[in-house]
Order: sequence, then C-alpha cells, then structure tokens
Amino acid sequence: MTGPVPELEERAIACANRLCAADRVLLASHIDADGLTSAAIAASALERAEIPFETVFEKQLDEAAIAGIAARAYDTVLFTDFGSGQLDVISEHERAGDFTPVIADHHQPADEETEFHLNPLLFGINGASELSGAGASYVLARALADVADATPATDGELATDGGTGTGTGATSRRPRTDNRDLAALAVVGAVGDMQASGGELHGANEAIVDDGVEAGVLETGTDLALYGKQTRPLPKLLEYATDVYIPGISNDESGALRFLDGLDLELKDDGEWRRWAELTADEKQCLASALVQRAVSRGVPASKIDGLVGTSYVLSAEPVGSELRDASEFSTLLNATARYDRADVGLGVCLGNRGDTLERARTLLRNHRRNLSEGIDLVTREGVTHEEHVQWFHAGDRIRETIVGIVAGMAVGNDGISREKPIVAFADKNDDDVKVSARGTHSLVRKGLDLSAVLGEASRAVGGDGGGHDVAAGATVPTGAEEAFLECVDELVGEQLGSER
Ligand SMILES: [Mn+2]
Repeated sequence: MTGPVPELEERAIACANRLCAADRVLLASHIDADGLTSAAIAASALERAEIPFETVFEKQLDEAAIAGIAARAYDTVLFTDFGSGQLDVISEHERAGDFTPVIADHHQPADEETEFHLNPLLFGINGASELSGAGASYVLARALADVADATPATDGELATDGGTGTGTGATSRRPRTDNRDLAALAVVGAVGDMQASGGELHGANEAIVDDGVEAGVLETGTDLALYGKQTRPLPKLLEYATDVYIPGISNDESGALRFLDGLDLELKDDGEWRRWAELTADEKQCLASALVQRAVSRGVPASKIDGLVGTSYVLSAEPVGSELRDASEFSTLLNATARYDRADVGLGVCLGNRGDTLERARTLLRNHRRNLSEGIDLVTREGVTHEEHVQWFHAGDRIRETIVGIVAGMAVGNDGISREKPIVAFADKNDDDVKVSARGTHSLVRKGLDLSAVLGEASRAVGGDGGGHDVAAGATVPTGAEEAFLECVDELVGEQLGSER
C-alpha cells in the first residue's frame, strides 16, 4: 500500500519500523493547534499499533527542554511539529546514547541529520504551505498502520466489539486499521498553521484531504470563506469578518443587521438569529450573492471579492453548530487551550473526549475572547505612541504576553491607531524579560516591510532575540531595553519603507 505522499513513503516506513521496534515511546509535541493535532494523530497511531507511550508538550524545544527529555528513561523519543530545527542539540544527545530520535516535523532543519527524520523539506515539498506538522505525523501514522499490520500478531480482522472503553480512541468511533480517519485532524492542523492560501489547501495537503473524504471523516465544498460558519449568529458572522472589508457591514454592528433585515429570508428562528451552517443551500446562495452584490456596489475590488468564497473543510462526524465541525473553528479552539497552557484539554478534544473536556475547552476560548476584547479596549483607550515610522504601546502585566500580538493586530484601525505604520507591542514576560510583538499589513509588506528582519536585528542589538514572518514577528528583549530597541526598530523600518513618506 502506498502512503498519501509518495515522496515521503520510504522514510515514513523507516520511522514506523523504528517505532515498532521500541518497547515504549516518549511522544513530545509542540503546544499549538498543529502540535496538538500532531500529538493526537501520533498518539492514536501508537495506541492502535499497541506501542506503549507517554505524551509531553513543550512550548519551546530549547536546550533545557531537550535535556529534560533526555533525562527521562525512554530509549525512543518521537518529536512532532518540532525537532528539525533543534537537530543540532538533539543529535548531540543521540550521539551520547540518551535516546534515538524519530522526528515528524515541517520546520527548517538545523544543520545536522539523523536517520529517522521525516520532514517534507528534505524531499522537495514546501513545509510552510504544502504539509504541516500534523500532516507529517499523519504520513507517519499511515506508515505505522502498514508496518504494524504486517506483523503476524495482528493479522486478520481487527476486533470491532464496540470499543473497550479505554477512553482514548481517536475521533472516529470506528477506528480504521489504515489510520485514514486521522486525516481530519491533519487538516485541522494544516488549517491551524495557516496553510490554506487563496481559500484552500494545496500540494501534499490535498492528498490528505482526499484520504479524509474517502474515509468518510471529511467533506469539502465551495462555501463562504468567513470564520464562524458553525457557531456565530449571522449578524456576528458578517460584522466580524474583516479579511474582505465590506463598508457598511464589516466592523459595523447595525450595518450588518440592516443588511440582513433587508433580505427576503427567514433568518431568525424563535427570535434568535440562525447560523450559516443551519441555512439551506438556497438560503446560503441567496445570502452569499447579496453579500457579493453589496461588496461590488461599495467598490470592493474583484480580486478581494474572490476571497469571500473558498473551500470549506467540514468534519462530518461532528454535529452541526459545533466548532469541531469546521476545521478553522476547531483549530481556534485548540489554540485557545494551548495559549493558556492547557494542552491536555486540547489533546483530549482531539482524541475524541467530549463532555467536560469540550466544555473546558469552550470556557478557555470564551475567556480568551474576553481577554482579547479587554486588551483591545485597553489599547484603544490609552492609545499608542507614534514614532516616525512605527507606533507602539507597553501593556506591562495588563495583557498576557501570549496574546499581546493578536491584540495589537486587532486594535489597528481603531481611533488613533494607524493602518499606515506597523504596530509594536510590549508585555512583561517575567521579571527579566519583555515580550515584543509586531504586526504590519500586507500593503506595507508590498512596500518593503519585513518585520522578521527588523525584530531579529533590533532585539539582538540589545541582547535579546527574535524573528518570525514579514507581516508579523516577535522577540524577547531584556527589561529596560525597550527604548533602545524601539529606536533601532524605528530606524530599520524607515530604511525598509524608504524615507519619502
Ligand atoms: Mn506546525
């Protein structure tokens, strides 16, 4: 049987064989939506292959974290959604005989190699847009099913006696021996890692989508590309959707209400606004075309209007109206658990736990949203300070360092906060360090802005470190160095954007 990504097949089989040869495995994964789904896929596959394992999560796989893992009495460590970038440190431990690493990752590898290293970048596949950590873990899971199936102990039919009540079965109630049902989680991971561009997944990710559809765990279709189709009441769905900015609807509560009231549709049920997922196909069609018409009449360019429609990835086993049914909403829920150090809750949801676990995750998401809106209010109320080329604020300990970047991005465009300059946000990390997050816009990037380069250089100039992407980046700087750092940032941004402003 061939795996979903032929280029990776041989390496995946080698990694799977190594895992099968282990008495037990320590599974270490990153804490974010992609890392959590990676862990859930790997955990399900290990369990089905009857390989004993334990799961640990790390926010950052730094030297201390790797040393901690090495100190554990495991001969085999499976790293998912990280490990490649830390191969220099990991292979030192491997050479010292601490453990044998097996890695399923998609990040840029450090300048070292190891035998059981599964990473799309090693095989000419783009790790930023074509395969996520969860995707690499899925490729491994499929190989593990092949390899485990081939061993004499599990020949013949797999028992399907209604579950043994271990409570750790995967999302499918009917585990498949080929692990194809895990494709749904791989898609959630890819979407959570922002790999859907132009409204859909590409490359190796598409093959995983096909697996999920074939296994009956995933449905795809062309649909409105707005966030919140399962859970948001229609006016909120439209008001909060600002990727394609429609004047009079986006960020406009009463405008969105007026727009919906003006349609010849029954959009309320018992006085409550309905949600997109509950509409019939005809109702969706009607609402979508009215939305497009409105966008056209308000002068939204055609290229932007195309962005209103995209491919939806629906987890068909989940009930209508549940955030778990929509890959994008599912990944948001997972990120909320991760940001508040509750990887256990996120993993539990991925593994199919509902009831209290799901309620706990929903509470974390509600709190997260409340923290965001309080943060945005704070920034808008107190305002930002304008330098020549950037604007900034320092939240101290009043906004969590894990969300200050999102808050900064969302506050842009509010009163006194310009869209024409990048925004730089500071928040206390601990007694010694300050977290910095910077956000730009795509139009600034087109003019030459690269915040990753700016934050990297400016933070290192003051004894910190940083990096990220051109449009969004982060850094850590020593407490007290903010002013010197900011001066450097302002100068670098000025150079990138040219001084003729
Ligand atoms: Mn990832």
